[in-house]
Amino acid sequence: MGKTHMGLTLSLACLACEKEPRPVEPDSGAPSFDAGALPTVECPLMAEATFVVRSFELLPPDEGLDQTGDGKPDNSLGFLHVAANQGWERDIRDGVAIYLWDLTSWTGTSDDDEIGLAFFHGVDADEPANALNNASGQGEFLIAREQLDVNCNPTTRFPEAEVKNGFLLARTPEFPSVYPDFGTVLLHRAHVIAAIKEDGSEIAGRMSAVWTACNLARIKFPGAADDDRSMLDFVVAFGVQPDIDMDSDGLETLVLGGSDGVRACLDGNGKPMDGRSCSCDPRVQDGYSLTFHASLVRARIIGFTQKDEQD
Ligand SMILES: [Ca+2]
Ligand SMILES: [Ca+2]
Ligand SMILES: [Ca+2]
Repeated sequence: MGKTHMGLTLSLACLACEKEPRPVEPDSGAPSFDAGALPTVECPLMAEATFVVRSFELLPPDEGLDQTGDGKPDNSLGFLHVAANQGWERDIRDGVAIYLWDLTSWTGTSDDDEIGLAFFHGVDADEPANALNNASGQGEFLIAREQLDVNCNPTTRFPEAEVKNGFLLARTPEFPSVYPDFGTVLLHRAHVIAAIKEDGSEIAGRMSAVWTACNLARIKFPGAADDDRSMLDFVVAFGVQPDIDMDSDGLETLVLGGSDGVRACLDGNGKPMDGRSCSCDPRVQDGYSLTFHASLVRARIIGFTQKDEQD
């Protein structure tokens, strides 16, 4: 990254120089600039009605939203709820995990099919950070500029969102989701159904998504010390197989090689694939459903995090 920036800066500098490097003269006709500066996009802060997550829980496996259209809950990773929720509860309480939902073009609880819903990972704006007021309804937060693309749109947003009968409804095919312990996880087929309190001060509801087997295979199992077992190995060892058929060829099956974790896969049509990396073969697209419950209160995004000039 640093090298690319430096190369770009040097080549830009040489557009204005002749054979030997010279200082750029402001009146030479060439635009003057600071040769040490990096190109940036200056986006205005466009947060409107912001809410901060005050609780976030994976639901138990028998509760969840329907992903498959059969009217039954889908939440195959729900068996992890006890272990996962302890971590989230701690991280939210300590201000490590600050999840912000921002509604744009939102006029309240009346029906509106043209609202925007964006997600940010926030940083406490208090100096020093004070997690105690985060969920007070008056919490103030900063976001990193990197969470906006070059068109100044949030990188994580639901392209379809509406308010209907007091509920916030939203869906997106892909949802890059930040988890403090894992980094960014790309979830698929995310949808939100959440009730908005009549005075607009709180939101509470469910978010469902699909976590692909390949993505789980890339994450090291948090409890694994020296071996290379992944989250996928752990999930399959519990007898839990993918339950969402993402490529419409039937459900794929992951086969354990003893205690070594996944060592073979069966495609939806039953065709076998060998090897540890089979869960990331392009023919293996299926994933695991999961449904969260989230409750949120009003908050404000008041600015961007300041980048260290020396970075
Ligand atoms: Ca705070
Ligand atoms: Ca499939
Ligand atoms: Ca397949």
